[in-house]
Amino acid sequence: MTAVATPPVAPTTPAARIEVPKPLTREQVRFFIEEGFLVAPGMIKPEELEELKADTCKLARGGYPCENLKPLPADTSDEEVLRTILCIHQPHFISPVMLKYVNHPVMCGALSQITAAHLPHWDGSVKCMQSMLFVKPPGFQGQAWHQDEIYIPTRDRSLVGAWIAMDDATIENGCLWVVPRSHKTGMLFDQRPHNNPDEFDFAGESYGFNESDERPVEVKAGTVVFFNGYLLHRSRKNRSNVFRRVLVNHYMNAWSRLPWFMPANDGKTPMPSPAILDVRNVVPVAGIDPYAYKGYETPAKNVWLRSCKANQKETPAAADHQKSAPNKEPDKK
Ligand SMILES: O=C(O)CCC(=O)C(=O)O
Repeated sequence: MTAVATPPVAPTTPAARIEVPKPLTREQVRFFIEEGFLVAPGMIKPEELEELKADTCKLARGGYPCENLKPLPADTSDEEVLRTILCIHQPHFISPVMLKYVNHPVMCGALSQITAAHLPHWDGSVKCMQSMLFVKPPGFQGQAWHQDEIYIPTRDRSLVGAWIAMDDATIENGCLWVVPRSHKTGMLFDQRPHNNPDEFDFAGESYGFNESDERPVEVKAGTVVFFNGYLLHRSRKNRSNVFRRVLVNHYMNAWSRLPWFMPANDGKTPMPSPAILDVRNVVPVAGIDPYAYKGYETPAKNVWLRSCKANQKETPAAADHQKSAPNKEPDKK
């Protein structure tokens, strides 16, 4: 008789539960479901913003040892350093401060109310798979129209960006623009090159929709803007003389698998179906992680720099930013 390997079985004991507050009203949750975004002023306190800004300087100066951000001479000013950076991808991989803001309890409480609120049986469980720290100095480019699920696919349309304004975000310094309700049909629009490198970074542009309903989302520092992964949005060039710093983290329903990256094809092992892929480089932030029995991938001790016309020369390492690979630069922008 041939021995049959016992398949791994999910443990019967439930995963640890992360308790979070419920800061949003029923009307705010309804607004998010209907409009695809929600503006939550004052969610991050002034002293927390100072902590985030100080850590942005520490990261940019190479204060956390990693391959892509080397320590800089002490006589280089913070201003000089920040003026070369559009965005640092996955800062929470190396900075405990950024990880703290991935887990911000009130923000994660809001996420536990909205992330998959379009699904009738959802229990409020949420996990994070990405952080992006935008510095966006004066003269730096924005990002053309896109839907975040083009880059980070969930299985249940539950991707949410939580966009933490560290500075006032205005039309002049390149705030977010959204097409309200554009998430509703579930259509993912095709992308093409935008041929406008003065205005936008090198990521593609979604097209084929009516953009006449777009509206700017101007907000005060400390506001969190939540937006659904199917919502069409963009940001324009910073035409002011001030920075527009933002930490944007991406979250999803913890019950959905995350088919983000195909494993490298070695030509020998059969490639898995995308239907069963599940990237485990994630941080549970609310409720339970039903897949905790699989364990977690250890994040690379590195970050990736995003490039645009304004910093192409200063950060040549950023040229690789569009390539995607497990535990490497995400396929997002
Ligand atoms: O803030 C920006 O400039 C762009 C952010 C964005 O589009 C995103 O996080 O998906």
